[in-house]
Amino acid sequence: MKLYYCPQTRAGRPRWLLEEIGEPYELVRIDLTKGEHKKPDYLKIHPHGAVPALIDGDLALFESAAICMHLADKYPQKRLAPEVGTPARGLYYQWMLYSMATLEPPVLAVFLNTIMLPEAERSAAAVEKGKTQFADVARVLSNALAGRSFLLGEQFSAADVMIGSTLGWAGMMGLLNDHPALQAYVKRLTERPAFQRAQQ
Ligand SMILES: N[C@@H](CCC(=O)N[C@@H](CS)C(=O)NCC(=O)O)C(=O)O
Repeated sequence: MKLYYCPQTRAGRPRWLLEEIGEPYELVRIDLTKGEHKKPDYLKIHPHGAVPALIDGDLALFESAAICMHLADKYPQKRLAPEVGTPARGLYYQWMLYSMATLEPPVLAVFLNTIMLPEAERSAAAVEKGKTQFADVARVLSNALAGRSFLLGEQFSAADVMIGSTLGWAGMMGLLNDHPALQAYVKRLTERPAFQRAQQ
């Protein structure tokens, strides 16, 4: 397997999961600052020219959540996704989709409008709206984590990789300041040896 990766991007999600899995993989570093992600050969792998992308045999896969779901299913013995058809699997789907559809948009809105966009293009209203939406998401996630170590209970899963990495991103922008349960969750996750290895 080959993971196309750049540090400090959404490619950190499948890289962390690959480290949790512990099977061999090749890391192909893509330098976004040099435009390597827009070169014709890479566009054959990721048609939007973004990271991450995974090559697994004949399969070329993009979208961080899809890559994580594929990897978790490929190695069932690692118990990173509950068995298909169980209630836990339903909750797992819920949190995987929630990470992309509900958690990421407000975090991205705050990031774009405070850090990423040129100052003239930033919108204070978009920041406020993102913060309000994030507070609602933080309430839901804090309740979901009450009395448990991970989203599915005591069993760590790929859902923690997806939700935890985006909460880590939110934390860097101060969005977790009023949410101690989420801060503790992110700390628990980032202390994992596999997470630490994925930062190297
Ligand atoms: N929804 C995609 C987003 C991928 C994405 O936008 N990646 C960013 C880095 S975090 C990227 O490669 N941006 C460069 C570009 O789109 O030109 C995923 O989760 O994989």
